[in-house]
Amino acid sequence: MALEDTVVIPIDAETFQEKLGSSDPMAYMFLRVIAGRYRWALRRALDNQNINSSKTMMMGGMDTRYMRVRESAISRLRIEQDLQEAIEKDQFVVYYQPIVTMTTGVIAGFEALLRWNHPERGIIAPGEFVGVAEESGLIIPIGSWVIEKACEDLPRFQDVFNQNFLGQPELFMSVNVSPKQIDKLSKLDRLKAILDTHGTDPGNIKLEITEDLLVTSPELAVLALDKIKATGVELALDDFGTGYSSMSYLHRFPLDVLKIDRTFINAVNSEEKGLEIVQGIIGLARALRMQVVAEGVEDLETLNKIRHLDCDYLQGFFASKPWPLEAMLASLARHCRSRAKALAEQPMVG
Ligand code: G
Ligand code: MN
Repeated sequence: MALEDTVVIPIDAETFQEKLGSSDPMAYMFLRVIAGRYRWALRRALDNQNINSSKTMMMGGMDTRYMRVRESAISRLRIEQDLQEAIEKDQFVVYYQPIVTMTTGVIAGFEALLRWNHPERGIIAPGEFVGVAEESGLIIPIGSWVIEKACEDLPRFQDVFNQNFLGQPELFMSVNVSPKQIDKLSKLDRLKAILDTHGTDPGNIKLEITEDLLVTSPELAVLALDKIKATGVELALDDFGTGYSSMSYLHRFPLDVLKIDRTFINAVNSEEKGLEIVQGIIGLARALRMQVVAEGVEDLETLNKIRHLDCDYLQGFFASKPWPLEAMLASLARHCRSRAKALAEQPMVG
């Protein structure tokens, strides 16, 4: 990885220790932290691949599999460093995607979606960096920032909406939270502090959690989620059907909304029993008194198939892609005008 011609001088552990011992204490601490971080990232990568490092080294030296793992550990560290810098340099942005009421076609709320506006690579979706953010703990400051930003922007959406639909339920804002964040948010009134700062009505906020939170440690999850619910926000179960949550204990969690993963929604076109399965999931949600969102509705054909099911909301490219704040506000204004007009022209009966 050297950028220039380099001479490698081997230093044995003893000499290294000796040099370290006599170095500036600050530089010593610095090196220890960096070395510790590297070992940690390498260990994690090896664990993930089920490779025992010392054994691999002894048997065949640095074999290619080990090298690959080492590369990936270094790349993780680099992403972590870049993420740290991204926080400092304000490189994160929130995109918004509407969630639409099935029966009226009117926007009911938005989902806030994190994006990283990378200086060289442009907009990056969370799939590429959330794993590293979670492992390194950076998800805590990043996640809090997303909630803050969503709370700050919600009144702007509500103002536009209320110009046409005053008296209707207020627009809500849905925010994704990772399992690590849940624990933090449930403590020290962290969430309440954020909501208070922005004067946000907790009833208009939905936190989206995933099934792995419920599966990994259900008892702790119930406690944490109960505390979070006590602030007045709602909880949505995201990507339902892709995790391993057992239907038999879903009722234990204080969940208000179930979001059916897009793989099930897309399957209504490609699988023979696709529609029945979606219907079954909706039946389950109803039995648990949860509202239902169909995720990933991409075309009219899909919408026409699911619109007669008992589903509250739809989300997906068919309604709108996620857009940055200003673009989404403009789109919301156009949407509100045209929906208000269409609804006014519709006869009340028949
Ligand atoms: O896990 P979660 O449901 O929060 O993921 C939302 C992601 O899905 C966002 O990154 C968003 O861009 C993407 N998305 C939203 N609507 C659609 C859609 O209709 N089709 C597909 N393929 N992806 C979508
Ligand atoms: Mn989501």
